Amino acid sequence: MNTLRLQLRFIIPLLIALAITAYVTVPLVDRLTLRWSLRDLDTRSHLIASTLDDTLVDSLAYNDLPRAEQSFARVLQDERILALGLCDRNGSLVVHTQSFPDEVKCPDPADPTSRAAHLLKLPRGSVHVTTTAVGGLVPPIGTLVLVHDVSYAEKRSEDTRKYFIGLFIGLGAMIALITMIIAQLSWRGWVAGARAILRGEGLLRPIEAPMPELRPLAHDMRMMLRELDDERRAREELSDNQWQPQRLRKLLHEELRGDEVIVVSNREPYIHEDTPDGIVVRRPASGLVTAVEPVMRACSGTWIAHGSGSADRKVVDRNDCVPVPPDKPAYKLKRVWLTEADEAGYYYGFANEGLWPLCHVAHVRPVFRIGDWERYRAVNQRFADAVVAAARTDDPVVLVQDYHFALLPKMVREKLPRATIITFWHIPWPNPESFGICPWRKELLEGMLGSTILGFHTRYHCKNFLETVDRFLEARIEHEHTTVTYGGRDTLVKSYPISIHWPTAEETAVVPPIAACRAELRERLGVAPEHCVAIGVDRFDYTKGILERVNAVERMLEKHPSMVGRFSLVQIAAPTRSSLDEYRIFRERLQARVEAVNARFGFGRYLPIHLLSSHHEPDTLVRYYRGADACVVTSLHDGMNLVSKEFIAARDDEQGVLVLSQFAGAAHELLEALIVNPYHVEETADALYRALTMPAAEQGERMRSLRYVVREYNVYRWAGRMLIDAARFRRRGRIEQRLQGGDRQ
Ligand code: ADQ
Repeated sequence: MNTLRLQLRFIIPLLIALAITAYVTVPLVDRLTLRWSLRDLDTRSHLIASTLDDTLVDSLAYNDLPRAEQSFARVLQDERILALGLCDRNGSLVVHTQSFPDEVKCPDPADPTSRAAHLLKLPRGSVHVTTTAVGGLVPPIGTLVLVHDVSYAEKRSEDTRKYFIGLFIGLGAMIALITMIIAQLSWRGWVAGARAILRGEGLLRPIEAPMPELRPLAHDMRMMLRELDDERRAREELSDNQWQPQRLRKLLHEELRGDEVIVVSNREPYIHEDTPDGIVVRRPASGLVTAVEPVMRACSGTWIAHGSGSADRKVVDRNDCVPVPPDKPAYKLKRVWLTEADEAGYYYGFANEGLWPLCHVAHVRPVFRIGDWERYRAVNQRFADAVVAAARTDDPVVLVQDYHFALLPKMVREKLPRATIITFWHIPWPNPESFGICPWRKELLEGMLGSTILGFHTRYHCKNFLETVDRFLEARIEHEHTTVTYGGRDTLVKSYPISIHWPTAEETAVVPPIAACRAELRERLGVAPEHCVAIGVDRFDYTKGILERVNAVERMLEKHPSMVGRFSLVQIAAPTRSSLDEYRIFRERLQARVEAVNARFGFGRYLPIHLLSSHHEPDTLVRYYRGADACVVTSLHDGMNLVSKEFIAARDDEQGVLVLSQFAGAAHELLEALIVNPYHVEETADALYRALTMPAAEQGERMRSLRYVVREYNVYRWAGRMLIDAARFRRRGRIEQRLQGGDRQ
């Protein structure tokens, strides 16, 4: 009974609506059909008139009316033409066929409107009358009057009307039938189930006894609605430009639903060292650690790294883990132990004598030794095993850091096929020709393509990577979506420009004021308060362009002698990879160059260049950044370069100038810096001079804009973008899995 009522409630209004539509539409269609038919008749009349024109002109001119009569008889064979008549110039009918109706008159020569085509209702039916001037002269010498029988047009219109009415009735019947079928099914539970899903009830509590065949569908619909909701929220997250640790934490909870996060890197974020005063904890000078540490603080996962400190073994538990940061533990650091031989082959050998110069265009030849390669592979396997052992689930999110672990993604994938592996390559990726010199290029690429997402700092590095894959592997590359399909798996290759943690108001509040930092720095250098100071902060690496910087300082002093005695560069350089010849030689060369410039331009206590070859704590670096007039970054090639961003973040006075190499990834974002080619000593020297003499207003304008970019595009956004993409991949994977499961059922 309910079903019947439902049907009637739906069908009756529907039928009324259909009837109204038919009532309005049918006469409209009727009129249109008639109009088309009459237009058709007009065209035919003009055609006949032009065919008869010569004959009719002669008939009238020579008064040969029988000739006109004969032509009329021929034309009359067309059954749609009822009658023809010829009028002279005075409007008198001079010749006509027998059928010519009395009611049809010649047009009045004085009334042009009487020439118009028109319909005429006669007792035996309607006719259509057209008139055409004969001879094409003005005024015409005669008029041909054609009378068409329009009964056939009326018939056509009648037929159309019938068809339309039939169509509407048929449509009504069909809709009514479908409604009845659906209503019948609904009685058995179909619609009830579907409605519950659409209302979202199924998301909160189980649908009450749905049809068994509907259960998989209901589940998939529920999940898909949830996926859509997640996608929407993810988009909202991205469009919001306030990225803070708590937002990242929220994102991890909502998007990854508390999924497990494991970081793998060579360098550990905290190093425990033995000292005469006991064990101390040090933070390494590393861009990678600077960037990833805040992410781990936000998501409380496990960080797996090489335990390199002399006291590292003393502080770990029996699983080689130690909670960090030491003052406020937020996540677990799991240490992997390497022998000296491991370090020599994997770290110093293949990673730093092979891959580092291979990826940086700094004109240092890469060295490839088979022994190093084997060590590299073995250590990658050891770290991969550590990831698998640390994983509590079969689908953790694994963040693989840098060129030390190119093989690890594939190794983890083999053991944990459902893991989401995000590999971030912190250094540049060279073009295929440069990369092609590596004897194990194919293995490296295959290892990296074990990743779900492969991130680089810039689109240019991504493009180079895709071209390299294209050159050396049989892979399918979708350039539009920047994905590589290899061995049946997809890898998204995307740029995620890394950044830094933007200091909070509380952190800024405890930093000494700018004036104090300036005074402290000049006092330390033993120079006057108005002395100009530029700062350089790097690891002691040949890619950082420190030699080129020293050359530029020398050239600037040559070109601007007024700066001698009034300017100094403070170069802070943390020792790094000191056991490698290349680094040792570089350091010696640099020291010699600095001594030469100081000998040439220094006097008394004045030194143009202060080389501080030691590690400095982050707080100390901030005081240097705040005390300087300019920061000089002259990398010959750099993935991003975080020093440039740290300098900007430290300058809440909106003063200070950044001189930045065009070969650093940061140059793509920090457009208001003075961008230089460090190989061009004149250009770099000029930029340095310009930085030191730039008016405060221009400094303010540039610095405000730079600060906006670094604040908005901070490290949380970097991580957030990658994790959002990872979450999307995981959702897609789950849907695919469900659908495959559904197919099998
Ligand atoms: P790095 O080559 O290490 O990083 P960079 O990005 O400049 O280069 O980061 C260096 C970090 O070490 C900065 O945080 C800096 O403050 C710190 N640092 C440098 N010298 C120091 C010193 N003497 N004492 C203390 N700290 C010091 C790699 C890539 C970069 C990329 C980062 C992040 O080579 O291109 O930007 O990873 O992805």
